[in-house]
Amino acid sequence: MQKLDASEISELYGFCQKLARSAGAIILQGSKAILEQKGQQGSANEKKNAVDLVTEWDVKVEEFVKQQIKENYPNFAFIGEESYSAGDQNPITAAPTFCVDPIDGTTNFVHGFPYACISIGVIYEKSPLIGVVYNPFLDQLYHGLKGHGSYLVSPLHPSPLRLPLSNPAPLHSLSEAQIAVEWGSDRSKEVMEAKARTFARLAGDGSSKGGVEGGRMVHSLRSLGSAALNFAYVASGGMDIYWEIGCWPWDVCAGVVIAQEAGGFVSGSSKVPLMGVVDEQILTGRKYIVIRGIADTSGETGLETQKRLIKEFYETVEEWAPN
Ligand code: LIP
Repeated sequence: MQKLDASEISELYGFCQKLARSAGAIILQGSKAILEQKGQQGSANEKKNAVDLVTEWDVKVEEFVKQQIKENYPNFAFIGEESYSAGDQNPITAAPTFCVDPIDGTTNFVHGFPYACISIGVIYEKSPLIGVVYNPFLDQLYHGLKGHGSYLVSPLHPSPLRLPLSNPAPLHSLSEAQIAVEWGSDRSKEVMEAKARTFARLAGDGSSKGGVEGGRMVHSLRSLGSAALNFAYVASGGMDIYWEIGCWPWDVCAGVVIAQEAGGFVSGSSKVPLMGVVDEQILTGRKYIVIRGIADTSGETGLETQKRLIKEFYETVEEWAPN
């Protein structure tokens, strides 16, 4: 297996950030073209179904990224959303691997909702090492390197701001949380009903007689349409928890590093032991949960609170097999 030393890792980290910005410029160009075409047919094509969208720009951005990687890191493996859809379904091997979603939040991109990004992760020794998530619409670059923290660079914060953006606050119970959930692209009856019951239990008032059974009445649920940015917002501290079934390694790989480096705890399905290590099983498991860093209290460490709240969360939601 190819070993990387500290200076190679640092160079690779810089390369990913530069690459994300260059790809972001193409995403903006694509958005302009799509908005100019609005009202006309054909800006997006369907993949699995009518809500699983891909545009020529997803493909263009991925081709650009792939080419840059080929020129600079010819020995690295590559896993990308559009290459995967086109049949190039590479497994995660021992080789250093780029794991890329060229446009995460394609539905937002198509609709002109400025919550979409490029997500570039690097997997090393089968676990996420580098994460770069760039939203070109807001010019917000989130980046993280395992063991070295994660940061936000934006027009408001031109010198990198360490994440989370403020000292982690306590989070005593699920009811205090703002939680990101997504509608996803599996709209089958079974999944929609399980989601509806889950969302009702998370949001509903279960305190009174005749209330929502098992209702946790969390502060709110948010569905913003990009897994990578959801991870980045959990890392920042603006979102407390993000949970989704059905997304893929390229949606989450970069976000995992950014969140973990900000003190977040990432895990997979309810069956996965709460170790806080994202291995191949979690990365490819298509069930993800992340909770932000939480301050210690007199009775409980932040880590104990994270684990307790994840357990409470899994007692509340229903799980299904990703399609
Ligand atoms: C999207 C995810 C989102 C999920 C969508 C989709 P895409 O990625 O980030 O969280 O709910 O179904 O997978 O397709 O925009 O790259």
